Amino acid sequence: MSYLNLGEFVQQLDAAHDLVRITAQVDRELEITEIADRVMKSPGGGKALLFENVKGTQLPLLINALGSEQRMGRALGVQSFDEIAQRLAALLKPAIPTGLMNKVRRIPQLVQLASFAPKLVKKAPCQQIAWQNDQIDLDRLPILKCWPLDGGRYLTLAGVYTKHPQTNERNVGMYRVQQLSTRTCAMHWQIHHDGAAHARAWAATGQKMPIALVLGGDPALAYAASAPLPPGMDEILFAGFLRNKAVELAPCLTVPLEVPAEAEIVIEGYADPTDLVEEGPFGDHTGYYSMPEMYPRLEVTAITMRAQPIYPATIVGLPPMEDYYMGLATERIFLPAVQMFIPEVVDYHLPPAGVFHNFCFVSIRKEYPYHARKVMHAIWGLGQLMFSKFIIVLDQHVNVHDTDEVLFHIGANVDPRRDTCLVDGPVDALDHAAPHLCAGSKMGIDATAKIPGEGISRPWPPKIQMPDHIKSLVDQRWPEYGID
Ligand SMILES: Cc1cc2nc3c(=O)[nH]c(=O)nc-3n(C[C@H](O)[C@H](O)[C@H](O)COP(=O)(O)O)c2cc1C
Ligand SMILES: [Mn+2]
Repeated sequence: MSYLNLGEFVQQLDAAHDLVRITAQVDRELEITEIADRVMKSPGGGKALLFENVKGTQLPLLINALGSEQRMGRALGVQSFDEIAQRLAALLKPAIPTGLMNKVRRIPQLVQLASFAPKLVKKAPCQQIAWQNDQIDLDRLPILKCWPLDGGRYLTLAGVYTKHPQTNERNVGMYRVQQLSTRTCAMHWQIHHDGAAHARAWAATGQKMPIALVLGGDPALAYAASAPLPPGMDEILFAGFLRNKAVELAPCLTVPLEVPAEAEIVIEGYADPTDLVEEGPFGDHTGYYSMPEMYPRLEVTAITMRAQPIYPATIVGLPPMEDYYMGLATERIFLPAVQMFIPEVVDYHLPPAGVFHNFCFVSIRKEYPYHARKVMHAIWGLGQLMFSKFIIVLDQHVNVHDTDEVLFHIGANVDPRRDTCLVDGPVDALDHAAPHLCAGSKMGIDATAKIPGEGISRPWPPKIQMPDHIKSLVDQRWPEYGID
């Protein structure tokens, strides 16, 4: 299942009565945020919103399009994220095919993967309109000022397209972009992310870095830009895998980059990665403002768009917001990848109150002393899970999606001195509680039942459980008791 473009997705949401069109005139400064925040915090995440009359611009603004489990699934063409997880697991399966038949069986899978590689096309609907030179004017886009203390207006749902100057590998990251003037922006790729690595590589060449900011296209593209792929893995190939169909790319007009031909709006430009400007403050997904830091300035060289573009946006703030559902998709889709590196992991969950990086609940099949600690350290070494500030390790029977059950086992099974460990390391760039920017401490909590070798001097008591035969007896006889 794939969508040709964002307009097609909007039509589908409309047909499913999962979108509200708002014709009343609204202000892009704060008013849209307050409306969207109320909707995003309604049970299940509310409906998608299409603001058709945004004061001061001609373009409609789409928000909360991915802001429910069902809509995020619909965007990726699945009922359940597990369907994608299973497809990914089949690809990752390291089983080197032995025997000719197994080899042959694997061929279609690999051929299929090759068919997901992006295709270059000439016709680019995203270039039906092109503003260059004096026509460039970011004020004509409905870019939001989200929160009162924000340093300005921000693009919030753009894919940032860059290439590595030596390897030519593409990266697409979802990084917010601050509008500084009618034709300049500030970038915000955090130090640990691939866009920042590209910027460091460009800085070493002394050349300006070409950048394209892409809004719209199949919603799988926006999701792929947010997904924690390993450096060097092409987000556009991943989007092709997600939608089961290659993404069509077209060359930009003023920068040597390719962008999805079916995008709504593309902002092209160059940044001197050593010419830094103050970016921020910005009301962030941590529920706090992230304070100003220095980031490269983007000089816009062209703005291209469809004849009738839709401007996609989101807001972040106190959870839960739309981005929670993007994160949930990632959590489910990448479970097999986590299990490939840490096979004893049964399940994991990043609860919404933890804004992705503050809490990681993980259940394991425990087999030896200090096994929980091995898992903590493996998670702190695994991609963006390295940011997990508190890792809570639980036995396999614990449902990590039930926070009360997790709290129960922390309370019941943990001796705080014996069962916690503190480490120093890199922390999320947005963690304002850390003593230094991007550097601080993290805590592991071993909430599993302890076994010999883990510092216990008394036998661990059995957990209370009723045998099945008594349970079924009571099930059977329940009406007899006359309780309900
Ligand atoms: C709505 C939203 C906004 C985000 N904003 C930023 C941002 O401003 N800077 C950043 O470095 N990461 C941001 N992220 C997280 C990155 O998109 C995410 O970590 C992604 O995996 C980075 O891709 P990369 O590994 O190619 O760098 C944001 C994610 C979402 C969903
Ligand atoms: Mn990447």
